Amino acid sequence: MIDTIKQHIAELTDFYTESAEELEVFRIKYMSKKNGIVTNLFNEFRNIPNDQKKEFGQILNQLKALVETKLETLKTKVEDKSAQKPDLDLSLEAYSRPLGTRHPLSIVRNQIIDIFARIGFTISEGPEIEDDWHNFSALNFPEEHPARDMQDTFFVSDKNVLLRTHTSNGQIRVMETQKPPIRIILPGRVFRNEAVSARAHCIFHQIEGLYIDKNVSFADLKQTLMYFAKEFFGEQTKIRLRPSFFPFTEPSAEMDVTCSICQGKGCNVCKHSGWLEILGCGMVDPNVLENCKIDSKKYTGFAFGMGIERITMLKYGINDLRLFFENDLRFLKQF
Ligand code: 2NL
Repeated sequence: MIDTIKQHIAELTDFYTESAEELEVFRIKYMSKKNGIVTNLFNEFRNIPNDQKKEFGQILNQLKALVETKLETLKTKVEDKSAQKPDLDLSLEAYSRPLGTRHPLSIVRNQIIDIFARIGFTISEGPEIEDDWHNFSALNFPEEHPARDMQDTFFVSDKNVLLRTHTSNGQIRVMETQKPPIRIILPGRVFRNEAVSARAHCIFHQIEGLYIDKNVSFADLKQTLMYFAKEFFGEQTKIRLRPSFFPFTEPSAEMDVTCSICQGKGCNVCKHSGWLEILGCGMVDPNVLENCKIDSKKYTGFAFGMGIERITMLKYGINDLRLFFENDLRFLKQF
């Protein structure tokens, strides 16, 4: 019996682990109250002949002490190991990630949307690939209108599948599917087959508005656009409307605002006129309403459209349209 204990002591001396699981197995093997080696040996004590009790007791206590010191020292090893294991210091200051910025066109688009959202306009969107009806015919473009020409329009497969040349296609789709009152703002990307220069690009962005209800008048159009101009360019901004022509509106107008750079005194941006042209607008042509099965005797409406690039250039004093599409970080980081 004493030899068995000595054997355990010999085995134990070399035991080493840093694993919490292994240490627990070790603890149970020796110290378990039910069937641990040390526990069992202590239970044996009363069966030991009296003359051997002293030696047995001493050596058994030695085994127990050894098991206990092993448990104690290896427990600190296990704890050290698990403290090291995730190789990170949670008190370190985090690396700062370079944050991206919004594209200037997105900033301005969102501002315009916010301004109209405050007076009850909701956002709609239409497809970039469109058919002739939604891009031209429904909008009252005559069959031979030059805008339908190969030189302006990107055709996808045949003459009936094309890249939209304005966002009005989306407005037609809304009028075809929703009943008045309609009050929407429609941002999007449009495409025209033009040579790229500082002033023109084959891809650009528009935002259009449409309001259709009973008794909508030109005065409503004017007040709505005046509200927009003052919100966007500042309270002191004045507007003026000049007669114009679009196939889809009658009457049509173009709107100027007092130059936000020189406050109307005259500068390079406004070419010393004091005015900046910012959008086209008009009363929706009754033909367009009828094309969308809206009764033009019952309902009237106004619409307007603006180029987001143009407004962004005016707002930030950007003089080359190509900067918007090059994604040069030195440009984009300024916004
Ligand atoms: C411009 C002028 C304009 C519209 C867009 C519109 C849409 C429908 C019916 C009537 Cl469905 N009008 N849109 C009206 C007037 C002008 O845009 O110069 N845009 C950059």
